[in-house]
Amino acid sequence: MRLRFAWPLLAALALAGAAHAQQLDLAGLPGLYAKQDVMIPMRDGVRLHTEIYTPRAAAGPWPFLLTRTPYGLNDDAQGFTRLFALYPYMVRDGYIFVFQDIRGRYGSEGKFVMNRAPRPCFRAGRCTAADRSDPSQIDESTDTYDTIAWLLAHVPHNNGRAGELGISYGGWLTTMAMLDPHPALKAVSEQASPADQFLGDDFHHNGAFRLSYGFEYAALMETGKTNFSFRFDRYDTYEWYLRLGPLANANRLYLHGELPTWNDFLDHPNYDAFWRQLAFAPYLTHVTVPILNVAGWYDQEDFYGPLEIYETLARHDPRHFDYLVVGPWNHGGWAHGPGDHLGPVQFGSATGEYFRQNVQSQWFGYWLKNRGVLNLPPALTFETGANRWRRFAAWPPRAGIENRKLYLHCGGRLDFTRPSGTERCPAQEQEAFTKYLSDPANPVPYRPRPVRPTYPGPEWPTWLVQDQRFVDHRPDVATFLTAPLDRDVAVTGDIVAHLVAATSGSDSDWIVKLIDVYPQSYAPQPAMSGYQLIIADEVFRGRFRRSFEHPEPIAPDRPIRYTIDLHTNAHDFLKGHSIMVQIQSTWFPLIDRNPQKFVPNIYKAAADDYQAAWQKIYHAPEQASYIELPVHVSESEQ
Ligand code: PG9
Repeated sequence: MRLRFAWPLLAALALAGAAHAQQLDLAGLPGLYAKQDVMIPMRDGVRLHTEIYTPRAAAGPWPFLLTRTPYGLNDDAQGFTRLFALYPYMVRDGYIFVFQDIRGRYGSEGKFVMNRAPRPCFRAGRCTAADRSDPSQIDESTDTYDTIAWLLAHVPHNNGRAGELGISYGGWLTTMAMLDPHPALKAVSEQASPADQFLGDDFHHNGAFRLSYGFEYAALMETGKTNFSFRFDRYDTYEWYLRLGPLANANRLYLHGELPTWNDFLDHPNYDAFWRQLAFAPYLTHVTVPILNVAGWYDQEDFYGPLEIYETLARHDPRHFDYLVVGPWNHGGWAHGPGDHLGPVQFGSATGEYFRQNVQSQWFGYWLKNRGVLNLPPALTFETGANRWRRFAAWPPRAGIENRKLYLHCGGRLDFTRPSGTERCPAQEQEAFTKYLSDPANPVPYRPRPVRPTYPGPEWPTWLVQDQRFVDHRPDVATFLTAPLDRDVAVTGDIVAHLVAATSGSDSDWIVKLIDVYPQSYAPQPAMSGYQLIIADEVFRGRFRRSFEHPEPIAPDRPIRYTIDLHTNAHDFLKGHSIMVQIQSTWFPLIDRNPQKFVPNIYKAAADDYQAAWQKIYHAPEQASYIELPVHVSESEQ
């Protein structure tokens, strides 16, 4: 059976689902589960479309397992939701599965609001009994609460416990549910939940706008009640976005002010109260229920979120309910397919299968069904390169880790010694910096053209593992490379780029990519010879270097220090591989073009605000640029 899910999250299941449908035998589900289709009333009278599947077996009682989604339930010909394909092992374990359309989407009543903010009492610091009984105060947390209350009262054979899980938007809904949970909610798993849409997830990174994702996702969700893919009139969206010109043209030519989220982007260019009230950090002040946070190293949408949620909750976790799993997956990649590779990158074992069988089903079995002991460490991470799972008491681990500085040098060299100022470089590169011209009229593509639309892909889900050789020759990409390594360099923890950089403009983006370069002759997989695989990456918008709330122009031609969080990682750069750093100032159309001239609101910039700028990356003794790597130091080296 070919499974067809709604965009965006489950697109990949259309391909991967077939194998799992056989394994799971979706066609056999009606023999195992009885379905009920209901409209569940919320405290304000809005009714949410919900499908409930109860095991036919006499054994029981059963816990509820709740999945809430904005993307539709996608019933098959037998009227069973295809979302079952996500949970092959738990289907066999036996739960009362509950799938629900959220407010305003598909079969549910009410108004959809993108990432609806937690209700005002949360913002005030505390929700009282009066707040809880006020029918006018609703959010995704109250909708989950009301759903669980209704299920307990109306569905027989339940054991009084509920769990919730979901990926991405579903992960965000799950995190919302745990803010003020129903007492029967006993375990959750947020998977790739965004945590802050200005600093690190789908819509912005460090304040830089994720143009293609922001535009296409707003159109997907807010054109109607069901998913909609924007109809580009160019095959290559790189070309389409470039021809669009300044961002203000999107409303003038296409959207006509009709998409609330797009209008929010325009009206809130800085980290103001609007974005702050949507960010999770202030609300995650205690761990209300056991939570399994799940992330993928190659998540093209929400890697920041689950790590941020895990780390924020870890500060308030006396009962040790906060768990983390990170595997070698793209967005939602743990939910389908074997997970033994991503694109051409091999992981040596079926990591997705391992997660579903040994982690996810064990997690819910333990908390909801009293099944066995929980054989999970607080942090379980997959180390790429070495290709093995590792167990830690907390993430990032500190023992045996030493922060080492990998310095940029003239002549495109990269090594662990600080620049001395006496190095021999080709005459034209004797200077203290490497420079390039960044031109918004000819931005660096973030993946090989043609850049087909985000949805339905197929390149979007794997662009982070695409070979970076397609840009490393460009004159506006500065490349620095180590010699082949004479031993493994195992990186475990937080990676930070420290740049000293100058621009001839008055605003600038700095994009840093840390890359594993495979040996030029790679016997295990000859087609991967010389491959340039991104390990960590990030963009920083220079105007926000002092404050995300109050951007400032950059003084032209003055070297300035930038600290750019490249996030956490677990990767072995193996002996014989090299480490590369690429620095550039455009990444299009993933990130909108910085005009490179300071304007108060980039979303309202005019065409003639966009200008080319000379960019300088410094590597002088007193102005050294480097990447700080948490290197695992072996016993003999300590
Ligand atoms: N990354 C998607 C999303 C989540 C939340 C808000 C906006 C986008 C998703 O896959 O659901």
